[in-house]
Amino acid sequence: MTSFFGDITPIEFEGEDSTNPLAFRHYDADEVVMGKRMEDHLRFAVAYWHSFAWEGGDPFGGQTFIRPWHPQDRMDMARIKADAAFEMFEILGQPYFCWHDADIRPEGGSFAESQRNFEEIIDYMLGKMETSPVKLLWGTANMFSHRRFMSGASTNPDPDVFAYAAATVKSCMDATMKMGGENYVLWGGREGYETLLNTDLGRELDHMGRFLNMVVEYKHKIGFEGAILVEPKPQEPSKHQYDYDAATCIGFLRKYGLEDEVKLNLEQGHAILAGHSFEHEIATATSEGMLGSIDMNRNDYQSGWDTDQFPNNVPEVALCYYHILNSGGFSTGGTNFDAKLRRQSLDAQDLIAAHIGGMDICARGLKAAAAMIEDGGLDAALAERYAGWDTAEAKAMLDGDFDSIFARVLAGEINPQPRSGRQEILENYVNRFV
Ligand code: XUL
Ligand code: CO
Repeated sequence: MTSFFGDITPIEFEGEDSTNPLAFRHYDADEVVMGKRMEDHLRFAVAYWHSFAWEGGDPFGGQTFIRPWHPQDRMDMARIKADAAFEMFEILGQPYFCWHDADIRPEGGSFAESQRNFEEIIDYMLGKMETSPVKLLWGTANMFSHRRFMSGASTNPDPDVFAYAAATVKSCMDATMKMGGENYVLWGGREGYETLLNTDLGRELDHMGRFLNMVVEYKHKIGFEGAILVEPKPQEPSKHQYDYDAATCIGFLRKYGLEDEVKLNLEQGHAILAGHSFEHEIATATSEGMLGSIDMNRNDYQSGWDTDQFPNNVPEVALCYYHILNSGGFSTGGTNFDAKLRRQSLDAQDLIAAHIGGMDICARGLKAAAAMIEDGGLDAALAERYAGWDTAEAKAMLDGDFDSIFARVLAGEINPQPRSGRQEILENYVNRFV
């Protein structure tokens, strides 16, 4: 057993006055918020890829992290990596983790060899899960790193790649189910295009729709009870990705008859790339009953690319949880830290501190959101703003037609009187809680 984290002991909740950098100041798993333990609301997950597989590279330079499990192309190293991951899970005490196949096993020389490596490491992790309370929030397939996927997975012009992708997803769904995973996620980093000059867009969308239907058919065939989730992102790595944002994905799911079978895994950084706020994406999904889970991170607002940083903005996070709590909270989903260290943060301790910070920020956001809901100020303001629609005349109008409405307006019965939207008052209200 490695001891990558040295003498770091399990992180305790010490309260707001603590100055210990390795303690929770706000996240108390057992604290009850709106009738539920904080741990059960937030359902934190560690992302295996950023924390253990990413080596610190960026577009201008390679590896900065030197870890005991490097190089990552051998099975013995994959086991050492899993040892370190489970050591961190014990230190953080977060209830879940998430993986891609490619994070946890080395690539083999053939599909069969990769599959053997994958099954072996899944069994190795299952052995660890027998004595660890950590569970799998979701599994997913990495169908964007290897060069075979450079022109897409299910949207690839080459049917052989579609087949390879289907075999890969089947294998990952089997493993997710074997581990008791609560969701299965599909993020299509290369499901899109670099140029329309070589792309049959309509055909690619049809193939992606059929592929996702095959995922759902397979879910029912094997009796997987978790949720199938797609993760919107507008671009990066592809110039344009078909799963652009929540609204685009919802339209896509409806077109291919999947609206009752598939929900969304929304990520803060992806919302920003799409020109939205995370709050907007969450509200869009909850208004359609399609929120599955979230990837909680932040993007750098200056750099304009997907920096996947740990969250550190309470007001932003609070409004996200406000919409999540208002829609009834997570069911199978949770808060996955799809976030990575900065490439200069070399130490094991940095990895722990990053997660502590993220968990504390989310706890503050959750508590602020719960306080706003309990106070009821935003709900009351909303009810007042739309009160006109509670009248019998307004309701009848929606069942009427243009002619009957025209007659009322012409008769002078209707004479709109503009009213303040009270935005600043509402913003000041939110600031009382965050
Ligand atoms: C990429 C991203 C992925 C997905 C899983 O931006 O968010 O890590 O969450 O493939
Ligand atoms: Co993500």
